Amino acid sequence: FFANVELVPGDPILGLTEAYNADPRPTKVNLGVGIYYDEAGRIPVLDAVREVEQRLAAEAKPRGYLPIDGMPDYTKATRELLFGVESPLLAAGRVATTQTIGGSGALRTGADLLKKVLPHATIAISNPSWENHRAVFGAVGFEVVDYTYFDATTHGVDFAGMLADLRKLAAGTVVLLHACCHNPTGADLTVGQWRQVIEVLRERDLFPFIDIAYQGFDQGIEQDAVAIRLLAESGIATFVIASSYSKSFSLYGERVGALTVVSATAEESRAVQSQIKRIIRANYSSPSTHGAALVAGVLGSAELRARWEAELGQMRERIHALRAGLVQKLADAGAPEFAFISEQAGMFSYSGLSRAQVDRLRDEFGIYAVGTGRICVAALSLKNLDYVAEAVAIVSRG
Ligand code: PLP
Ligand code: TYF
Repeated sequence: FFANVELVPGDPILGLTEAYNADPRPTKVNLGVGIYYDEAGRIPVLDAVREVEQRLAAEAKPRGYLPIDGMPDYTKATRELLFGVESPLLAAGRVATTQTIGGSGALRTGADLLKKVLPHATIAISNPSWENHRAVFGAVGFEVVDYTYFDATTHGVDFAGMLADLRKLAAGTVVLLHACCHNPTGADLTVGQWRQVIEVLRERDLFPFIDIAYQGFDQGIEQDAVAIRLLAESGIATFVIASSYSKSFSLYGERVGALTVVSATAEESRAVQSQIKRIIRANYSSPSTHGAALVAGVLGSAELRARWEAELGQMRERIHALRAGLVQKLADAGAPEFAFISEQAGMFSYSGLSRAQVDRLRDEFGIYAVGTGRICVAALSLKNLDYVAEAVAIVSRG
């Protein structure tokens, strides 16, 4: 039966880690995958999370099934983190949140929902975007198109190009937007630009789908949610959010995400939620308990929440320091043209390195970056900064 099954290529980003692991050079550096590492090169276990984990272990509660749409404390805390506790949309019962298998599961469940509601819609994603966006929406059967986003000459957003492309989309097109810390470029919209984008979405009757996988990694929890806050007050009645705690709680493997849907009325919201539950029932029945219990435990305690915010703040500040440090060391090594790295936000930077230069970094220095030139700044450390800067300066000269 399987004789004609084709072998498909693996994920290029996750494949880099395999190549990195197999590399015997002690100086090797993995700037490929989007994971935050601490100064010791480890994925941190946050204190606030450890505290809840110890409590849970001591309690040793029975492991029943969660409701299909997840743990109520988790979904409530998630809504509040995205919209702010005081949001009138929450009070109006127009916001339904579902626990999902990571942010990826939220994207997929959201895509399945939209396929049911808007079966003939096209989805527009930024050029470039996280490759899984195309994969997920394509798998559900949507036609996926690009809108202009990155300007390789300024290393920032081509905002005029973006607005022009959004204006060309047919009414009812789903527009996927990265709320902050754009993956893969690190180029984000300003608050003023968000206002203009939202105005175009409203005018043209486009359907916003927000992906927020890095809340708190650029400016702060509230600031990084500005796109959601502005949408909430824009008068646009319906939109969707896929969110993830993988990075902000350093809980990658626990698969903690959420799908949040805003509907025009509370009644509509209940109908939408019933559809989401049906989608999940036919996929994996119900989500898992542990990661959600950790997040809900932290967010449900004023003391632990404060500790988490402080720890998230330290991760964010460390990324800022690494960006500044890399820019400085590159300038010292004779490559001042990389100053833009300090302007970019979040874990990633589109470095502008070509595929050939990325190949040289790997072959000659054991430094692994994505072929598009994306580097994960959060995988640098004060220990490898000099080495990486020297190597990047060398390959960018050649
Ligand atoms: N969306 C973006 C833009 C991402 O970079 C990621 C990366 O991990 C995700 C969604 C998915 O996150 P998760 O690991 O929680 O599935
Ligand atoms: O872009 C990244 O590196 C992260 C992690 O199939 C990731 O978002 C990468 C590829 C993938 C799943 C997660």
